[in-house]
Amino acid sequence: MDNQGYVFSFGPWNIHEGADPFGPTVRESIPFNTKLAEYKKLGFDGVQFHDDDAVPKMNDLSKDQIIAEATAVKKKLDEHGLKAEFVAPRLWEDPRTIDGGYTSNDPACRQYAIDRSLRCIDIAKALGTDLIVFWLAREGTYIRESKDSRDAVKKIVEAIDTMFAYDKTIRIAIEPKPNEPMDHTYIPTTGHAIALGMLTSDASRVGVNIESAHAILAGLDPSDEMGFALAYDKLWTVHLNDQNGLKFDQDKTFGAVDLRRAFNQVRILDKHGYDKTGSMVGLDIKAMRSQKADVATKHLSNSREIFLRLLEKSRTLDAKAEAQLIAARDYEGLEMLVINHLLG
Ligand SMILES: [Mn+2]
Repeated sequence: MDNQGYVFSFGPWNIHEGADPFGPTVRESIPFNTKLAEYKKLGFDGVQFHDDDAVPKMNDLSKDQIIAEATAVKKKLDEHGLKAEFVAPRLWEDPRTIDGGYTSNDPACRQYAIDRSLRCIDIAKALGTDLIVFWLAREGTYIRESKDSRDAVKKIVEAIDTMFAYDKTIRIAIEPKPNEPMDHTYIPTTGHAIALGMLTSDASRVGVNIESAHAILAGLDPSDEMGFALAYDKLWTVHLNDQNGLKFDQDKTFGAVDLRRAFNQVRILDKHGYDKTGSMVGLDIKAMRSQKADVATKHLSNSREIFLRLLEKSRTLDAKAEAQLIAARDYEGLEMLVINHLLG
């Protein structure tokens, strides 16, 4: 199936061992190089990274060692004909990030988060991308009284300004999520992320990465979140997946829960020329824990196929009938037009 001008990406963590909070791994670990060889076969050209996906144990390495390791990874990407899409600082596993990264109450821990973010920039540059993704996992609270929400926002802004001063070319795409692991986070929605950018020294370098499941967890429609970001020219990547209601972040196959909701995400992207912006169609999806190892990449190829089939549906919806029904304010008629088209 042709990619229709879209470039698809996923992260190496999307081929995974199947552990969940209640049970251990159920599939063997697959070495990073073996994963890279899968990308093209599955129809993908972009690789998303956490900083330590590219440079494991980076906390034990000097800046020069980190750049050397990342440069070696870039060579491997080139050999496979792949591009790094973005690098995200992993600020939620180290003991110094227990109380948050940039918003920790401990100044030494905040400094660790900033130092780590600067090394993340070094890695991104070595991998040949200018895009940093911020999933602000622990920038929030379990109880309201533990942090000051106004000061927390200012601290995140300070961290971004420090990164912008360190490198004049990088851009930051904030990936909003309302909860999990925290009770509440400080940047829960697209609107918060874009508004936060306005407080930084260079708003033109702050955009968003919209994950479908995160928007759904915030009680919002992912396609409307994307439309909001597109209106600001801030939609720099997406994390397409699906989510069955308000529960843990499921990262299900794109369109697997609500095909029409997925259709509308594809539609808003395609209507506004997302394929021509240079941004990739990123996926963030997990194989079910029950999936056997030899078929544990189907969630990736299936999500891409569902995107492309919905793209065709979007492009072949009867535009004249649609316009007439909208003009007549016959939205019941419009609903059936869409449903009939999706049912085929
Ligand atoms: Mn997710």
